[in-house]
Amino acid sequence: MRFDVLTLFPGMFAGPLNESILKRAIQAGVINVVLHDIRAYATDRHRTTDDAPYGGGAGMVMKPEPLAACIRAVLSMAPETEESPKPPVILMTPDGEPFTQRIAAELATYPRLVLVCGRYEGVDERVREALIDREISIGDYVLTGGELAAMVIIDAVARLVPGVIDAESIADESFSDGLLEYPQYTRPAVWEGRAVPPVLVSGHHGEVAQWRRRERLRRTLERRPDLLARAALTETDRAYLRTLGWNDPTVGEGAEHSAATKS
Ligand code: 6GU
Repeated sequence: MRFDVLTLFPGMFAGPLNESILKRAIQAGVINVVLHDIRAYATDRHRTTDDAPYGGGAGMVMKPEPLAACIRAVLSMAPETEESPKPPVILMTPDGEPFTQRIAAELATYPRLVLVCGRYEGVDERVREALIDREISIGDYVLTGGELAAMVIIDAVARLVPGVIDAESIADESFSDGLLEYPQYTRPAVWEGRAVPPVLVSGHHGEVAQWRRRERLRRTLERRPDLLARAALTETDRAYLRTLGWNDPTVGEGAEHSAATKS
């Protein structure tokens, strides 16, 4: 899979792409990240890429011409074929669609993505209209630019590309079924007076599986109860959650009643 990244700060990407799993995936040729310096497409003597906003106000806005020239040049670099049609051009912006594991999985189905890093004050709206297919935000906070967001997206998408990490860790993990993860332990069996939960060293695989499922349900209820509404829950899961004081939304009248009468 190929990621084209359009940025004013290509140097920011060196760290994350040159360590650990992403480094290995790039070396193996499973993923390819091509950085494009938007400034190289500015044509004036000072290579200007931003300007003051029409109407006044703080900050600077990315000028349309260099950014549009860069996007068009990148799209022309790999010819469109039946197998690789025009890749989606995605703008990193805090007013975009909130990034989720579901979107990561959807993006991982493309052979190529074009990620445009905007500066936080914004990109001329006409470029968005003319050339951007989709806008993504990585959360409700403001970054100085889209670069860190693009790295987050590359990381989350790349690890879903077959061959980057083993398939088992993906199937098993948080969010794939809408629940948080169970707690993990490794040796030593007792560390600073804290023992590993006995069930994990019992050798009873069925009991380990039940304990882990229940820990996932308990943690999700405690930390992210909002996730339970969309999680894939069995009747056994629901029964366990009710023992923890969960209001099962599928139990109409009884829900309020069980909460009201809980001691
Ligand atoms: Cl994609 N860009 C910026 N500048 N800030 C953000 C963001 C993106 N996502 C959350 N905050």
